[in-house]
Amino acid sequence: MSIVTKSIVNADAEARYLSPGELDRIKSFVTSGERRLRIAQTLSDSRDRIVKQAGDQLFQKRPDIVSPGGNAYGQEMTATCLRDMDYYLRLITYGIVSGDVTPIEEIGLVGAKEMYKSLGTSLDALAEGVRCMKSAASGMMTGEDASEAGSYFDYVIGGLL
Ligand SMILES: CCC1=C(C)/C(=C/C2=NC(=C\c3[nH]c(/C=C4\NC(=O)[C@H](C)[C@H]4CC)c(C)c3CCC(=O)O)/C(CCC(=O)O)=C2C)NC1=O
Repeated sequence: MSIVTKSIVNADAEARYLSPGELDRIKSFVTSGERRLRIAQTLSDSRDRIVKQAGDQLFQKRPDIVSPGGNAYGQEMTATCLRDMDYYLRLITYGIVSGDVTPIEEIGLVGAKEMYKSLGTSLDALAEGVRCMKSAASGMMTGEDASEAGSYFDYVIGGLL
């Protein structure tokens, strides 16, 4: 839920006008809108390149996961691994557009650790993959945009570790 909807739900529950604090937070959400949409657009447009670059980097750093016996070994499993990276990148764009990490949390992090443990997927390696996407994405935008985007990548990394 965006800050706008959330503030209205909260205010209406108490049948009151939006408070100065709520209006301030909505103002900063609105004024940062153009930047957040630009970042989400860049990530969406460059998703294939970001996932490919990050995947290459991850498999170089962690050859064990794509070696025989590794969780992402074999064409199909490697593709599933890259798919998961693309999933997290997509969720990051949702977070950036809404200015809120809730969609990332609800769609991609609740229960994720348990699920990956049951699959035998290394959370460290997955987090490293997200870190590699962060660095690939950073190279595609201005420092200021990269730093805003970076906080959402960091949120995913923190939620997986
Ligand atoms: C949008 C929310 C969402 C997420 C996050 C998601 C993740 C997800 N990843 C899965 C599997 C998997 N995930 C990976 C990923 C990796 N293995 C590694 O060693 C690397 C560290 C990593 C890639 C970076 C692999 C290899 C599998 C298949 C494992 C298996 O079938 O044994 C599965 C099991 C079912 C399937 O194969 O599709 C789920 C549900 N599904 C969702 O709907």
